[in-house]
Amino acid sequence: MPIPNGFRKKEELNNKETKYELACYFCEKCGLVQLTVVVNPEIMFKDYVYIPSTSKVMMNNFSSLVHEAFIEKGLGEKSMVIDIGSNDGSLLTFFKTYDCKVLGIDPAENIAKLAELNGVPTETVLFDSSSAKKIKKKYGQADVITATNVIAHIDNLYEMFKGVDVLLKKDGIFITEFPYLADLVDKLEFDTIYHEHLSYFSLKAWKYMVEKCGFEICGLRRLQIHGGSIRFIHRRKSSKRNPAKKTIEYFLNFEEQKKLNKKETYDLFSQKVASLKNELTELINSLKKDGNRIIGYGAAAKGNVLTNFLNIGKDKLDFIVDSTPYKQGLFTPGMNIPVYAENRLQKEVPDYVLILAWNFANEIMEKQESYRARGGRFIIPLPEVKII
Ligand code: JHZ
Repeated sequence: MPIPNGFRKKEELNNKETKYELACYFCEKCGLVQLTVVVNPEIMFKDYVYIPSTSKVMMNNFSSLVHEAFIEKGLGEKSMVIDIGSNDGSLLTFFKTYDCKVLGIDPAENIAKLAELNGVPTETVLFDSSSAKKIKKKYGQADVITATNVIAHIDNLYEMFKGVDVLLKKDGIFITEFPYLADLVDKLEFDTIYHEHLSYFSLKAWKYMVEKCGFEICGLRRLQIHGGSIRFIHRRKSSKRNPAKKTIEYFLNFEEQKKLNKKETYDLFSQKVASLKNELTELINSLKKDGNRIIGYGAAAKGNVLTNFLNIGKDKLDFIVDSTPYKQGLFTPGMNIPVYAENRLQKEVPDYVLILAWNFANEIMEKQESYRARGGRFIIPLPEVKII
């Protein structure tokens, strides 16, 4: 597979594209699922196209995280909040409404500029213990450190925790969220497996890691975002009673029952993905045979995995619409499908829209209610192929 956010300009289309292995290992000891190959992060993240702020659902999720931090820690003008993988500064903007001092850390130079424009100071570096030390010198330590949808991007998690240890005040909290392995497996979310995501965590694997690094989970909850995620609150390990003890036990038991820590679960997963692939391929082929026009919605990284895996090219999808200005005018990696602004859907009224950003299917269908009212149909690819 090419890297999933490796969109290309028209003049680059004849250049050879680098492809990298995309496969997972499963650790029978700690339950971690991880990629076999690590692509250099500089290649993937320096000039980045993904921003979270195009989705209302994402913004609501950020708002709920900040509220949770407020309840856990209390926030005010004396609080310092640091966000790892701060992207366009959206999450920190919500912390600013509580008058907190904020700092973003993100290696994407193009997107950090956007954050600065949003009033969020940003250090453009990859996060590790040595960048953490420099940041501590310049800005001091944080009461709250956040890291949403970025932990899976980091290869050396021990280094990451060392960095958090450097930057976090003694009684500070570290909040993170990422897609939950139980949802990935349950809902056949194979397309969220790609080079940016090096690890896929169960609670069991995450807890093992957290405790090895001198921290403990003191809060957790499941979220609907991104097809099912999990949010953790951590503090340094202490002898104080852990308020999350019961919830942790409950989830460990849930994972046991789901056989999330057994290899057979992943064999079955791969078989189910293969049949989903057949079903969706057959549907698209038969719709095309009947002369239908199909377009894609959401040039998501996961969409690029899906189209490459199913070999869905321009002969099947005329184009993809996407709300991200940085993606519009470019072509998708591997399949070279053009990406346009969302209003192109209303102009061209295709027969079917394949929702590649299926995690935002409801938000997208609500937004495009008038297309539906004109007889337009949406295809949702997973967990089972559905036409709406
Ligand atoms: P979306 C990204 O994955 C990359 P992707 C990253 N590695 C990660 O971890 C996950 O997020 C969490 C568009 N859209 O968020 C915007 C519309 O066009 O599922 C996005 O391009 N109209 C950081 O790329 C895409 O869909 C809309 O109304 O798989 C969604 O991408 C909405 C709501 C979205 O992430």
